Parts: sequence; structure tokens; C-alpha cells
Amino acid sequence: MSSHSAKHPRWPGIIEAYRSRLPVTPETRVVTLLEGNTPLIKAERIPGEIGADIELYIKYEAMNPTSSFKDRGMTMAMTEAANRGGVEAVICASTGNTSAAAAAYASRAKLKSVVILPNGKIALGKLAQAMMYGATVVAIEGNFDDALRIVRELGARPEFAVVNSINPVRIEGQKTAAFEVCDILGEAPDFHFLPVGNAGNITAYWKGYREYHRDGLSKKLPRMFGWQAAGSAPIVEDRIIENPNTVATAIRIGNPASWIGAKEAVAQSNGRIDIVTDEEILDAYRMLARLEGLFVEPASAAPIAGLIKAHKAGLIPAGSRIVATTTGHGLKDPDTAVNSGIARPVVVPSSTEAVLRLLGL
Ligand code: AN7
Repeated sequence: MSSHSAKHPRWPGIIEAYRSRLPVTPETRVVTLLEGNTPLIKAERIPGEIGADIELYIKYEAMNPTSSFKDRGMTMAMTEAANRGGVEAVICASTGNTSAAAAAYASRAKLKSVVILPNGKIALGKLAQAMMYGATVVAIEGNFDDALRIVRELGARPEFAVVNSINPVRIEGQKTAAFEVCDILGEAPDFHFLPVGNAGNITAYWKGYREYHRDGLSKKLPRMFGWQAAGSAPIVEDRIIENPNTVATAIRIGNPASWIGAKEAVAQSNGRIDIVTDEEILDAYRMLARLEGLFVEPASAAPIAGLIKAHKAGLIPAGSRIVATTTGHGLKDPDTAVNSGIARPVVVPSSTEAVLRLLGL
């Protein structure tokens, strides 16, 4: 089991913390940046603001080394690639966060990284990360789904290791977030809310919750509620979306890799997968920052937008304990932040009087 207790005064990263539950051997050389052990922050104001009698916790995945949840899967994928032998480079398609994590962990593993991105649709911070960590960044004139198709083809070559979530060890790493939630709360929550893009994370959390439940470490299983952006909702619409679109570029995905995993998580947990509009996403995005002090990227606000929608629809019983995962940091996408309708800085002369006048004092 975990955790950030007396047993690990210094958090060792998710593989060491949950070694017995992950596909590694005593000989495995672990590639880590000490990811995981992210805060589970109780929301103080959102429940009241939306008039919901609930207990809401935010699993704040921005506190990972590359500022998104992708680091959990990437420590596993890079460890596997580094120990496999014969691998020269890792390769992935990405809407941004996977590429940032792949590039960082590849540096750590002394491997090259190649990232294939949809040109012009990557948030600035994520692009900066991949470039800084030294990836070869290829921007294709296509979307994420086109990029993933290319990666699947290149992955057939022995010198490449694919580190997208089609690589099953990524899901293994990501399931540790569910373990952390149960370790902190002492039990699984009633509901778990997540954004859904490729659907790897909802698949991974459900796997993690089931494993803890099977082994008697939790008595209940949460209902899994996943949220897609309205312009990019293949699972909800039950069809491949050729030209997905949403302000939440992280989940701008028309043909999710873990489609089946998401369907199973929802069916088995008596859960739900539904849409939220870009407007609802941006409202929740501002609400998280303004009311809770949590600046997340737009995709990460989708589960909060979903919570508001589900509460209005009467789907959340009073007294429910809910965990929502916010998957990436707000600083990843500064353009959306400054263009999201919030107040701009006001320029005044450099004097105390001018500042007082502006403040109406
Ligand atoms: C912030 O980086 O697919 O449903 O290529 O970056 O597990 O795909 C990112 C996905 C949610 C969706 N929130 O998770 C990529 C990529 C953020 C994300 C998702 C992503 P999945």
C-alpha cells in the first residue's frame, strides 16, 4: 500500500509506492520524477455556490512533475521502454500533456522522444514543455486522431516504443490515482467525476477502484461519471467524430483509444457519460479559480461543469461524497485564461493616488 506516511517520509513516486500492484520486477530500473501523491483538496465554496448538499474533493493532478496526470502513466511507460532493450526513442501522439510528460520522462530515461501534435491546436505551455525537454516536435496538418494513426504505424518498428495510452502500462500507472483517493479518504467516494478524451483515465481509475475493492481495501465502488466536450463527444454520440472541436484542446479527440474501457467503467459502475458545452466548461473553469483558488486547464473543468449539470438534473443524492479529478494545470494554457472574459489589468499612472482612484477609495 502507500503512502506519504512515516513509511515514506520522502514520497518515492508511484511505482515504489504501489510496487506490488504494478507490472514491475525487483530488477526493474525505475524511471521516475517522483510523480503522484497529489493533493485531495476539499472544495469549500462550490457546493454552496451551486446549492448542492454534497462533500466535494478535487484530486489536483496539476501537482505532478509536468503539471498533469499524464506523469503517472509515463513513469510506467518509460520504465518499461528503458528496461525493454533495443528502444532508441519513444513516440506518442498528443493533444499536449502526453507529449510534455513523454519528453520529460524520456530525458530522465536517456531516450530520444518524438511527439506528433495537431498543428495549431496545442496549448502554449504544453508546446513549450515538449520543446524544452528536448523532444523532436512534429506538428501535422491533421488532428489528434490522425497523429495517433501515424504513431500506431511507426510503433511497429523495434527502435520505437509507443507511450500513448494504447500502451497498457500507461493505464496501470494511472490507476494509482484511485489508490491515493482511497488511502486518503479511507474509502472510495460515492461518485468519481472525470474529463474524457481518449478515455484512458476513466478506464484507469475504474481499474484502480476495482482492485482496491477486490482486495478489501475499500468497501464500496464509486459511480464513474465522465464528461466529454459537446463538440468532441464520440462516446456520447456513439460515433467517430471526424472534426472534433472544443476550447478544451486536451480532449479534442474524435476516436478515443480506450472507448471500450470507458463504456465498461460506466456500465459496471452504474455511471454516466455525458456532454458539457464549452460555455459550461469555461464557467466551471472560472469558478474553480475564483472560488477555490484552483487554476486548472479548460479540460480539467469539464467534470465540475458536469457536476453542476448532474446536480441540476437531480442525479446526485444529498450527502454524496464526490471526487472530481482536475487533470492539468491552468498555466498550461495561458491564452485561454487571458481571453476567457476575465478582467484585464488596468493601466494607471505610477502613483499611489492613481491606484486609490482606480479602487474607488
Ligand atoms: C488535461 O495529452 O490525450 O480521457 O494526448 O490532457 O485519459 O484521454 C490528453 C488528455 C483530460 C483526457 N484532461 O484524458 C494527450 C491527451 C487533460 C488531458 C484528458 C487529457 P483521457
